[in-house]
Amino acid sequence: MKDFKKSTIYQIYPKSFKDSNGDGIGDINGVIEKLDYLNKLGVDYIWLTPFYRSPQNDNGYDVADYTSIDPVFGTMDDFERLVKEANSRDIQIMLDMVFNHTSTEHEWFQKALAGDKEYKDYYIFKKSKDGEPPTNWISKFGGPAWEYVAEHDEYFLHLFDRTQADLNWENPRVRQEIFNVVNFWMDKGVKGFRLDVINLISKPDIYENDKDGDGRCFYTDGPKIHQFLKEMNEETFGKDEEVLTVGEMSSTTIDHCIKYSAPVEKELSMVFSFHHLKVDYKSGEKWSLADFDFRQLKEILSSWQYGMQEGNGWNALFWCNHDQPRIVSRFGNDQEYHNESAKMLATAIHMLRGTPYIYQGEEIGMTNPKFDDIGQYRDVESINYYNILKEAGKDEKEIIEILQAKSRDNSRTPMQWEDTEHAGFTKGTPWIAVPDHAKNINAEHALMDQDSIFHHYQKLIFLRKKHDIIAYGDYQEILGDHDALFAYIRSYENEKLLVINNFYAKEASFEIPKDIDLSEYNSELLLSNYIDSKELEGDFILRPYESVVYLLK
Ligand code: TEU
Ligand code: CA
Repeated sequence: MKDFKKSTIYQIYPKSFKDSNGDGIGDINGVIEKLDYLNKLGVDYIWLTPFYRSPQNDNGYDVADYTSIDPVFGTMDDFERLVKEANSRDIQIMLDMVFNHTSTEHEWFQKALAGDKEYKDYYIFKKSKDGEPPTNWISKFGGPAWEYVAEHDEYFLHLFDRTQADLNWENPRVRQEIFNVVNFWMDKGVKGFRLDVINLISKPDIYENDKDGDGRCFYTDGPKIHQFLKEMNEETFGKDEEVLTVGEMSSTTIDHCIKYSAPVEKELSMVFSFHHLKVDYKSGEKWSLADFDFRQLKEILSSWQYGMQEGNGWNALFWCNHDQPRIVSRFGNDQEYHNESAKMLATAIHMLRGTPYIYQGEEIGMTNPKFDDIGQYRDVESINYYNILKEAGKDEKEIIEILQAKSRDNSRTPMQWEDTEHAGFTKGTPWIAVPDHAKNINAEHALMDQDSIFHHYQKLIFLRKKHDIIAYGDYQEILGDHDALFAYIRSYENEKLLVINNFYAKEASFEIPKDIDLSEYNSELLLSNYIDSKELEGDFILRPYESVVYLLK
């Protein structure tokens, strides 16, 4: 059985990973082709984003059937082969479960639309209020969160796209259907679940207008959320202690996340939170341009480290996923210090207390594609906001600059395998363009170069297995006021791990904290991103983006 604290999880966005049949869309057989690559990297689990039957309005997060595979991705036989092939390399499968909503093409919703009362109660239908939608809530993808259905003279709730109808978790039949889905996949040998926006499933008893916001205060970490998760745990994954679960928690709090992930609560194994990825929003607004606020980033990471440690909760550690821009283009430097900054960011996040996640392409330092034409974008959210910003009178050039920095398509371009046409992703025409820089940034080059970002990630994964302190050590921030270094100490038994990261393209000085007497320890340089980093002897200067990890024992 895998120890999830010593494990590393690799996220695959199947649509953009590897196309095996030339239709331009990645698929399950493509994933199987690349298992040896993943095995070489050393990951323990692969998390696959949704490949279930879906109209693909939100790239599979609009599920039309939870237990069948969309033909574009393959067949159930392909999936069963994937489980077998992965397991034979000691890799487990984690699936992405979207239970806050279904596609409006789901059979349940279709029956609801046709007027079947039983199925209408699977969703959240409400009467209009004084000719207006039931509340003033706003969809996460822009526009009202309610869609009008003329046949019933009612609205249904959709926190995301209008083709993603929110499920009514108050209805015990809905919960039972969902538990059946989880058990179905567990029976197929699935050993992990990532639960999409799971902290939004519990809606309030009374639906009212939000005076100061978009409505999220009513349903985020909602009234029955812990009860629902405990019930799901008991009815499904709680029955198999080998199953690992991670909840995607939108706009959540540390206190709730402790409850979600502390073992005594019997809810989930760990949580994703996103506050550290909002430090480049101008006044809280994603669709804006701003430099990242380094001090705020440190404060957020540290407060989550301390908070979760004190409450015995567990963080999922990550910079990247299919909704976020590429980290090296965001908090790093994708030009002159591409290699150094990508490695520094990797070390900074992997050495924290929690379980690290790597998003496909991160391990080779893939960067934002910088699409300069709206026609190159595919993501529903990006296209909606393009239109919203246009209507608000922003000029085209400025909108494109915002999309280049913020669009979810930044991370959805095809995985760059080789220096060949379409980066070896497909023999056909890719569904979204491959950026030009694929010639230089690709897995083929990375595997040949011992000094590559890939090999740095490989070391991080290996070190986590080798040193208990990385998995189990306590966290303590040092140099909290430093304006360039993010540094911390992990402590376990008689050892200390000293992790120092320079987040800028200039030199930065490091002073040994007063309470550490170096003469009491033997120190060993475990990892760095410069070939000639020094052993620890005292205070020293870090070079641009330099990152070092010392084990003191
Ligand atoms: O994302 C949830 C979510 O709220 C975001 O990360 C969202 O994409 C972002 O805030 C938009 O600015 C999850 C999935 O990861 C995402 O791909 C889906 O679109 C979304 O749920 C709906 O299922
Ligand atoms: Ca394909």
